[in-house]
Amino acid sequence: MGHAIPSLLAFFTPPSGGSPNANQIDSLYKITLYIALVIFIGVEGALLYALIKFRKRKGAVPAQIRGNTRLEIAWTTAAAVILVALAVITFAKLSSIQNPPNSGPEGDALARQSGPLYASTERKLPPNGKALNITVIGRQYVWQYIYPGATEPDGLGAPYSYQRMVVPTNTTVTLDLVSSDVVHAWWIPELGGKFQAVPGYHNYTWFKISKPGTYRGQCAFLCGRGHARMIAEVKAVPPAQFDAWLAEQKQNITKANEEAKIERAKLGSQVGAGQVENP
Ligand SMILES: [Cu+2]
Repeated sequence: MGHAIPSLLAFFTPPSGGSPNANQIDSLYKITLYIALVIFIGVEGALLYALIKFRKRKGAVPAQIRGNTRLEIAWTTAAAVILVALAVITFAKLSSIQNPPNSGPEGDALARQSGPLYASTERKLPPNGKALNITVIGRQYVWQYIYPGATEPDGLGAPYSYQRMVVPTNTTVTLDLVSSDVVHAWWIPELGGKFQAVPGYHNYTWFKISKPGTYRGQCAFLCGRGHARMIAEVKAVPPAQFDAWLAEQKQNITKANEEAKIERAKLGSQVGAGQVENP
């Protein structure tokens, strides 16, 4: 019974707890919700009171009231004050939702200074300019993640993964969202707001996870018949474990590429039934 109210509240509020931006969105939502609740109870209470107290009675003639200037000024002013207060609170919180903080001491080694190549007025960086940047590519119907560590100057050779993103804890992770086909939307509710991946554009968001765990979400923009299967997962592990995972992922990709190269060479040297000679 003691858990009934918090879990009911959680049902009506956005998920949070994974990242500071998600927590700020959640608290902003709750402030608005509480003000709305007070007004809702006040209005409905007054309505019920009036319905019961002044219900129809035999021979009774209702009071004929035409306007009340003081009352009208009061409720107009009160509504304006609430509106201004909500706007002020929203703008005060906006910067902590949009702007990422610095990484923690353990994560700092994994974060890198953002180069001029990625300079953008829309992309928000932590105060020290260092973040672990991951490119998120939306495609029908899977999310692909490109991690830092390109071996070639054009950005090729970087380790990548599909569907499950692995990240270090206590590290500010910035995301570059792009799409290779249609519009998709990246949304892991516990890690912050929803952002679209639009072909031809870059969108930016970030998160910083303090405790290890798995955070789930899925594509939030109808992108075709496989949309429902386009799930996403962010697995946060301690920085040392992330380093090991990334190295292993890189090794596996290199190995798979080498195996594919051998297979391709074999195919190329065969004169198969499907091959057309002298077309
Ligand atoms: Cu989709």
